Amino acid sequence: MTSVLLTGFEPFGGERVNPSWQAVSLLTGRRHDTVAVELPCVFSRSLVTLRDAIDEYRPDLVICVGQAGGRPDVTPERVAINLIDARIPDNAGSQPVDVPVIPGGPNAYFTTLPVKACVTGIKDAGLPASVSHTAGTYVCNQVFYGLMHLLDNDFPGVRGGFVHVPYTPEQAARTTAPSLAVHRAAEALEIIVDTALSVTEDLSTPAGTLH
Ligand code: PCA
Repeated sequence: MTSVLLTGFEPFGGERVNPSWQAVSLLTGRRHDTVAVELPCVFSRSLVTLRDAIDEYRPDLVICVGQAGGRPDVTPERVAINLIDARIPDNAGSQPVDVPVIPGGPNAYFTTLPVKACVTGIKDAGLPASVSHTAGTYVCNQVFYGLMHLLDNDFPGVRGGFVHVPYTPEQAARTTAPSLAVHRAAEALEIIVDTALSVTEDLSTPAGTLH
């Protein structure tokens, strides 16, 4: 049977929850072809945990998920860059600035998820989504880049990518930021899983941005 590894992150930056882990847990709890692993928001440990999970589960598809507080919609990421520039310390107190994720690695990797088909499917279900062209320069981009590097080198044929989800309403209540309920984020993730398992060639509709 096809197997799907989904990862979410532990809370970081003073938050008590991380909607990425909440949504991933909800989805994997009801789908038997999926497993969930929680990644530490720690530069020195996130990729070790991810590699161990891939070695253990040998998935056909890997989707890593993170929180993007302030974004209004679910955003499948298109590009991972070989750069860490941490705006805040990670959960171990480390704040690397201007270092590569993988020394000597290519400058960037593209996702191998059909991100446009995913966004279309999510929007058709009445949920907000758009293609993102930057996963930032913090732990999420590190995990996305590290995932694509690992799959490219050691697991050819395994598809993978990264998705950011907004704050939950509970988190957003303390700010003016937009939010999405965890069960709706989980629905969007399920559409991404199903689309990635069924669509081999992405749509060619425009999904770019002007700036
Ligand atoms: N979001 C952060 C790291 C962990 C998470 O959930 C990011 O976007 O880099």
